[in-house]
Amino acid sequence: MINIIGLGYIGLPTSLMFAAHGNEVVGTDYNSSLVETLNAGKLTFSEKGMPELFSDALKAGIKFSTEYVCADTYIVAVPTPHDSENKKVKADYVVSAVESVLKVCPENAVIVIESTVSPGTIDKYVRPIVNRVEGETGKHVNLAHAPERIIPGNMVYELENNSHTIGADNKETGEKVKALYASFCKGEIVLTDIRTAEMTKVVENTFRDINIAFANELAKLCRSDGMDVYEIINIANRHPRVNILQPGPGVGGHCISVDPWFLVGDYPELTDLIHTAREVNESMPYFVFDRVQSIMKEHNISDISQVGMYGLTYKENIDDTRESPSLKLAEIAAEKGFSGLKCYDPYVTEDILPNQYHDFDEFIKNIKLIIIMIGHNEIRTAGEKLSGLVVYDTRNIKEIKSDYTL
Ligand code: SAJ
Repeated sequence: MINIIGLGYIGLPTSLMFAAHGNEVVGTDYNSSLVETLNAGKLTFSEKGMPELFSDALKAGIKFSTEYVCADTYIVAVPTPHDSENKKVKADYVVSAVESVLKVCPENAVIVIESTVSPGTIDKYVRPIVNRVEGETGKHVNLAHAPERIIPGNMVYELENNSHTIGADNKETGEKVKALYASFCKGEIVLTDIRTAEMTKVVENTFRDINIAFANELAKLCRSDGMDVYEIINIANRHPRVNILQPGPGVGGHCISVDPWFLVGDYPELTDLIHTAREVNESMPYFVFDRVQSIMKEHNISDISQVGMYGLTYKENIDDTRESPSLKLAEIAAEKGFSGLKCYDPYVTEDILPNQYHDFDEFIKNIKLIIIMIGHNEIRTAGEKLSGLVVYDTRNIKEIKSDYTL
């Protein structure tokens, strides 16, 4: 039996995948309304392939509960935010989940931490509580780390096909966890120690953050001197050993914009490049706002209520708004005294910002300038609907005829 703790963006698809591939699974979350929703047969977020996977997992007997249960294996997939002051990883949710697991787990259980953590976090925060409980009860527990790599928008495919890293204290635990993941994962499963697995995961996301920061810095530089950053990156990437990512209005999501901070928090003296890359990416919504102001001036648009921001999620064709550059842009506009910016996102059905529309045609009817923050499929096929509007496209979407790019 596997008890998965945390039924969010990672824990839920992972639970469903294990259940749909012949494992007995209980998914646990302290959010009772989320558990009720799942028990009523409804998903809590949309993701390609999830409805089918959910139905397979339900048929296979997956259970959802607010209680921790007695199981051979526990998989902890709870959030690990960073502390806004010291930038270090906040392991509080992981620690409290492990404390709860230790109350119910049997002798020789395996606790796998899936949540992303900085190197050394498991030794520093998790191992001491495990050691304490082992001392008090004589019960032995094994620890492992299996950081996930799936990308929102393609989670189901990537769960099955990505390579997986498993860090464990000994070969026996590593092999046991590997066999479980191999029940659905067709990718290579690499075994290592816990600290290497922790560091590798953070390094992967930091690599991407730095690469995007480079593209963003190039975008600013090219903008300042009339060069086309997209063409330059396109040509440079034909070099067999160059692969520059795309500039954009900022880096959102709960991973790439967060994980590099863990390293900055833990090694402030040794992370100049990583720190600067974060700052460059965080500066992008300010850069976009300055561009919006100058475009408004050029077109004699004096009132921000004639401007509309398209896209509130952090990337295309998903409903996730965590750390979204669009939310930051709205905040900057409000901070600078420009209230009334209109906004719309087909994937965001709840009202999360003032002046938010839920119908595309209504939205564009009421604006003169559209800032495209995200390239959802809807906007890629909007075609003629955009004619008559001034179009500022921060994503350089090839299907759109824009007046301005980043
Ligand atoms: N972005 C750019 N330019 C690019 C690529 C991305 O500006 O060329 C922006 C996106 O618009 C978005 C942000 O970066 O705002 C992050 O998007 P993403 O699609 O690159 O990544 P995430 O955060 O959705 O998922 C990442 C993935 N990590 C890597 O690609 C190394 C995923 O594999 C991880 O599982 C996930 O983080 C995680 O949980 O850590």
